[in-house]
Amino acid sequence: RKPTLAVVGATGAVGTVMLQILSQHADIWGEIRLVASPRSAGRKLAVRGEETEVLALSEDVFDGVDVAMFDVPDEVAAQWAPVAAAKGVVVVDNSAAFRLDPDVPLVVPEVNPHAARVRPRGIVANPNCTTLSMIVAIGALHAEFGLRELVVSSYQAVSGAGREGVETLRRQLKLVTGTELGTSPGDVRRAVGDDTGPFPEPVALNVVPWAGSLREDGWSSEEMKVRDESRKILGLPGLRVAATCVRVPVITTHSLTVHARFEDEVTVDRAREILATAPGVVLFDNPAAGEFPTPADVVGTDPTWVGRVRRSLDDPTALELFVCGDNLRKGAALNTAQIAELVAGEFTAR
Ligand code: 11C
Repeated sequence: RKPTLAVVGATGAVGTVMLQILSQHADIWGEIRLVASPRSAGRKLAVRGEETEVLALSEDVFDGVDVAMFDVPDEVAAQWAPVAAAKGVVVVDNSAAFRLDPDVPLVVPEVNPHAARVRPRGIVANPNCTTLSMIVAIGALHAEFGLRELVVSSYQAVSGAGREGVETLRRQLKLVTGTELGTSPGDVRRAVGDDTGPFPEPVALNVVPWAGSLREDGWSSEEMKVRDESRKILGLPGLRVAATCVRVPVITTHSLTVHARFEDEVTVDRAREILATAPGVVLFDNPAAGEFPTPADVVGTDPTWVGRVRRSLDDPTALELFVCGDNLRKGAALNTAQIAELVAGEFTAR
C-alpha cells in the first residue's frame, strides 16, 4: 500500500521547496497531509497538482499517518516530533532538536543510508544545511581515502535564515543599489538602518563572519553543528574539524572551501575520478575554461557541485576543494524527502 505522508511546516521556506520536490519525484505517497501553525491553517497550497488545505498542528492530525517530515523551529520539533512518534509515525525531522541524540540516526542517503533503519525513538534527523552542502562529496572521498581532518569555511546564503533572511537581503539591496556606498566605514550600516533582520550586521555589500548563536569560547552554533554532525554522519567521533561560518549576500546555495586531510597520500586524478562518479556529486572543474561551481548556477539543482580540486602544496595527504549545494534542496527539503522515501520503502514492501 502507499504510505500516508504529513508535511509539518508546509508554509515555510523549506516547506515550499518540499512541496515542489513532492510534485517532481515519483509519486510513492498515498494521501499527503499539509500541516502548519494555526496561523497558516486554512490556506491552500498546491502539491502534486492538487490544491490542498493546510491543517493546524494538533495530535489528531497524525491519525493514520505513516511518515511525517518536520520543518519547524527546534522548540516546535522538540515538542511535536515525540507526539507524532508516540502515535507510530516515523518522523523525519529537519530541526537541530534531535540530531545529536544517540537514539536518533542522522542520515544522508548517499553516505549512511543503513542508519535510517535503526530509530529507537521513531525519529530520523536531517542534518544542518551547511553540513549537507558538502558531506556527500566528503563522504565519497572518505570511503576511498579515509578522512582524518576537515578545515572548512562556509559562504552561507541568506535563505539559510528562512524567509526573514531573504527579505532582509532584498530590502537592504534596494537601499544600496545605485549608490556610491561601500567606500567609507559605516556607510552601508547607516543606509540600511538598525534593522539587520536575523543577521548581526548588514549583509548587502558585505560578508558577515557569523551564523547561529554564541557557544563556548567564541564558536558559533553553526560551526559546532558542522563539526558534530560531520562526525556523526561519517561515523568518525574523533574527527578533527575546524569550521568558520560566514554569511554572504547570496539568496540560496551555500558554498564551502574545504581542506580535507586523509590517511595516506592522495592524487588529484583519483580524487577527480571519485567525485565524477559519486552519486549525488557533480565535478565541474576546469579553471582554464573558467569552469567552477558558483551559487548563481547551482541554485535550484539537486547535486553537490565540486570544483577547484587541488592537492595541498605542503601536504600530499590533503586536498583543497570548493563545494556548492542548494541549501533549501539537498541542504534541507531534498535530503528530508530522500530519507522519507527510504523509510516509505519499508511500508510499500509490507
Ligand atoms: C543557516 N544552516 O544557514 C543555517 C540554517 O540547524 O538546520 C539551518 C539551521 C539548522 O542559517
